[in-house]
Amino acid sequence: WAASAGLHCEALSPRGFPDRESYDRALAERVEQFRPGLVALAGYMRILSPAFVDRFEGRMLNIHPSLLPRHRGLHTHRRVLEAGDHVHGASVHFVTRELDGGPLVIQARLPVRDGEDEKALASRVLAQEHRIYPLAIGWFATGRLEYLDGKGWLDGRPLDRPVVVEEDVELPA
Ligand code: NHR
Repeated sequence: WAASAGLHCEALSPRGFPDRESYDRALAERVEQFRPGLVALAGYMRILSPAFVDRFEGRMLNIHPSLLPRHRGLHTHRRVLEAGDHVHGASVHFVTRELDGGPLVIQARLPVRDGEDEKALASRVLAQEHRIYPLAIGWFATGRLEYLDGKGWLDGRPLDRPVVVEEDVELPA
């Protein structure tokens, strides 16, 4: 898909690296070759070591399928159903050493429907991820979103709380 979109694509398998630190070092070196303004994690399922995170501090975003700080980590949809939550969603945040704990940028909220299963919920959340992640990346790319003093800033104002959008409501500019 990347090649057909004219994008460079490369895969680095963690197999053959003795530990997380050595893999992350190799990955960071590959990523640095591109002098990226932004690193956007998308379905990246390995915990990043402090050394990796520190190299890209303030220029790395993640999208996580829950309303953080609720349900950090894996299997969020199942945990939402088990907890009986009535609202769920997705969050874009800056990546810090703290897993799923970095400053929040934007969240999409959606109501959990009666009798909805994990698969149906996951697909509705994914649709919201596809709305808010490009929006946040666009803000960063145009300089509207910044990371300063360990905080996110949008249009020169600190993001004391994330921008919140609802499932069936048009996105902000
Ligand atoms: N790394 C750091 N330092 N900070 C974050 O905020 C990170 C991160 C790496 C990935 C994505 C995150 C998610 O949004 C992410 C955020 C994987 C795990 C995990 O437990 C947790 C959170 C996320 C991704 N990974 C296990 C591991 O040992 C392996 C999971 C598996 O078996 O597939 O790496 O969900």
